[in-house]
Amino acid sequence: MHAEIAGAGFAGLAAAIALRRRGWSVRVHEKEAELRAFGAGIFIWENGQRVLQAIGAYDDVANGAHQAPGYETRRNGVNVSFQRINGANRFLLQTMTRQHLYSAIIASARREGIEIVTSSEAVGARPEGVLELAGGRRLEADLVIAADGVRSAVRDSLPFDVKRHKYQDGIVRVLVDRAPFVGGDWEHVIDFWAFEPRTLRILYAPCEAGKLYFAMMAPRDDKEAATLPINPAVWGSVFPMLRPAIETIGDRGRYDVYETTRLDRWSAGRVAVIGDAAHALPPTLAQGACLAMMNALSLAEIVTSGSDIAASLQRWEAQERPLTDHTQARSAELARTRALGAGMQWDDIGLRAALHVPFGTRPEEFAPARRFADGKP
Ligand code: FAD
Ligand code: 5PR
Repeated sequence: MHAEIAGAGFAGLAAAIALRRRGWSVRVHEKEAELRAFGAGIFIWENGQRVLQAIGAYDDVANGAHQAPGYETRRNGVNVSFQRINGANRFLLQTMTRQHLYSAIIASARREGIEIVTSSEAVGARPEGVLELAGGRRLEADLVIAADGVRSAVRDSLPFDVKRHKYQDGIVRVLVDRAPFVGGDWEHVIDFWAFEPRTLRILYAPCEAGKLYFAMMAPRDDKEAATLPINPAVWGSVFPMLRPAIETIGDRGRYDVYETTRLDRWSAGRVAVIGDAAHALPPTLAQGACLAMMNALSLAEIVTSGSDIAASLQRWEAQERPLTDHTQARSAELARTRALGAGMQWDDIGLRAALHVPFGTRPEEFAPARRFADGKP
């Protein structure tokens, strides 16, 4: 059995590795000339970690990724919520740069001998099992996977009903040097909110190798704060304790707005749509990449066990979609209530995806690395 995959992001590579490990031949097409990850840092919850283990990338990720002993929320400098994580409880969370995660997944793909063709742009697909490339090449396959991200060209070549929503507020993401912030509470993930003298937020997350991830959020109509390059005087005055890092940002950082995408169905014949192409969601629960990789793994498991690909893809959607829809709806609701200061939702509703044991993983083999910077359980 052979699969052609459009997009070498987290979804496409997870699918490629999972299929390869189940005996498929696979080829991945990446539009960019180089394989690299954009967008600063990323959070990987337990569900994502389990998938990483199932695709042979967990050890490289855990080797370096930060495991915070706690997750704090502070409002105007006052600690309003503290959640112990990564200890004896079930809230496993690793934080890292996107490049760290991506390198680990690429390394696993290389070990599997997977062919990744760069500068190879997909433009469409046919339900009978054809991937179409820019320049007119048509590649036949038993399974075609559209993993080409939120603006998926492969998805848009097929008659899916796509519903999109763009949010008002955007976010600046940047990596800074962690040297000034070591030990004690600085090992935590900290969600800093300020309402006085103005509404601003910095989500602070230590990463591997002395790097620190800042996700900086401002209302869009705050012209002084919500612009690039970020204004160090404005941000530094609201978050004086973070000033040593804020002052090093300069013209770095990347601005994005949140987007939600919903499809009427996730497949057409032998073509499956996965990851952000199928179900982009705001990052409020930090589940986009985790869901993308989970659904990629279950796709591989289900198409391998069934005989009819199109029917297997429908079974896959029926099985996975409820949790994805739930997580997308929750993330969207949290994004809408942002102005109220909504952060993580620490209950079975907010953490449903994080606590889910992904289909296609072997729970008995998952031995999470529990390392704490503060040495306490
Ligand atoms: P992408 O990562 O977009 O990959 C798509 C790939 O396809 C890219 O390599 C692209 O170059 C390639 N491509 C595009 N078009 C074509 C084409 N026509 N032909 C060939 N190749 C093509 N998720 C989490 O789990 N945890 C987090 O903490 C988190 N934080 C986030 C913070 C922000 C601000 C945002 C915006 C998102 C966050 N996410 C997070 C979500 C996560 O980034 C996405 O869900 C994830 O990247 C989706 O992976 P993907 O492979 O589907 O798409
Ligand atoms: N979690 C993460 C994140 O990057 C953001 C949010 C929550 C990991 C913003 O980027 O609340 O918007 C959020």
